[in-house]
Amino acid sequence: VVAGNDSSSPDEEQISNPDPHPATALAQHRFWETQPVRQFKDGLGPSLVEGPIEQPTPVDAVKQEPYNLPALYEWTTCDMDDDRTCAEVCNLLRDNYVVNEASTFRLSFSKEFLRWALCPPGYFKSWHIGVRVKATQKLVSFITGVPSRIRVRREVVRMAEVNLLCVHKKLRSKRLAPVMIKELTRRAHLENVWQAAYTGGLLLPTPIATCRYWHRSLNPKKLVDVRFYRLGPRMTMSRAVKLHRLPEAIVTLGFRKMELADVPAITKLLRGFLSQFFIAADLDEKDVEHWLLPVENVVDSYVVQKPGTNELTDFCSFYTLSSSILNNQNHSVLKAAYSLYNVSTKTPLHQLVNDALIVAKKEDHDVFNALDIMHNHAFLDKLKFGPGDWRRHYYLYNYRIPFALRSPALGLVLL
Ligand code: MYA
Repeated sequence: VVAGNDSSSPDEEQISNPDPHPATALAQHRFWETQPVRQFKDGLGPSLVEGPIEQPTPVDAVKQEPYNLPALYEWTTCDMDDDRTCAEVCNLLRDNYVVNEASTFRLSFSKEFLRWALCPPGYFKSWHIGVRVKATQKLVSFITGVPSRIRVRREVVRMAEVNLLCVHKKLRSKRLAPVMIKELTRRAHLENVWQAAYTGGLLLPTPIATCRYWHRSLNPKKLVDVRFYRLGPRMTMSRAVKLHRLPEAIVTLGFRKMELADVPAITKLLRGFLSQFFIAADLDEKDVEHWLLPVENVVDSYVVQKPGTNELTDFCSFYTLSSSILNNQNHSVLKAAYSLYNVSTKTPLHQLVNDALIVAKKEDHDVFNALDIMHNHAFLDKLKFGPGDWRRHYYLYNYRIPFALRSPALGLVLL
């Protein structure tokens, strides 16, 4: 499928030069070296072809049986509609998923969040894959994909967005992760999907771009208490509180929560906005309804409606994801908002996002996070976001981009 326009070609602004991941600095990757991804040794340059690395095979030639697991384990498909299964997944992730470097926070998912993240339009139950211990039926590993369309330059490609890869702490370093990935790949192939997008903190062959999280403190006292951040040498708590104080009321006239009837107008706004990025989500009305229509404590979206008209001029959105705070006597949960898509045509972007900060604060979020992708760099400093330690590498599976992109070339938020 061909879509988009010439403005999606990469220019100086979008390409990072030189290669940010020189081959000499990098470790061996026994698994990833066998996969259709751009290898570190390939380097960069116009001699490499952009696009799929391997061609698809006919679907009936795809391996029909699951990959072998060690004898004590078996595959399971996790039905997220089933409350018990969904709770098992929440518990596995609560105890074993991503921690920060200092092991003070671990991402924690609610059932509602998982259903939103894993059941978008056209999702495949078979892509919600678990591994159980045969004898006890305990869930010990998990990986998921959801179908999406992602435009790369002018090509709209059907992909799997892969996320939530998790192996129980006691089963680490036993090469189970590659089996999980291969099994998901097989099941994607069975649905005639041959490409994937994923992100992670780990440097693997080879990121298409590397971004950074920025954090805007909404509740500085708690963030200092739980050591989310430290006060600088010349900063006192009362100065930090004052610095991060937000107005009580929203500034933008016509700013209101998104409703179902807004879906067509927002889809149009968003598609126009996303067409300028080298790589971006290709969202239709069904996707917008699923990903952006507000769900309490999961996703929030606001529009600006021009007073006295039906016209929607601007749009902002964020999702909510908490972390468990490990080993702190006073606090157990850190509630974070993560910037999703923000489109401004009339309201200045920083004012729009400032209003999002105000509503996020009112909903008891402690911090507002944003990646330095899309046009986010235009509001980060102004709105007192600070750069975090977390890097996030963006990857494509079986699709080569023969240069490294700068983060503002990304019009794609992966959860
Ligand atoms: S990112 C979130 C990842 N999850 C966590 O960080 C949670 C906590 N950690 C764990 O649960 C485990 O440490 C995991 C690894 C499960 C991560 N992405 O089994 P092993 C490679 C890709 O001995 P373990 C997210 O969910 C590693 O480089 N590969 O390791 C996106 C090595 O290969 P190589 C990873 O520590 C996931 C091999 O696995 C990752 O016990 C996207 C070691 O295996 C990682 N995050 O378990 C997945 N971590 O030797 C790819 C380790 O070559 C999707 N490895 O270096 C690809 C597209 C598939 C669909 C295609 C469709 C067409």
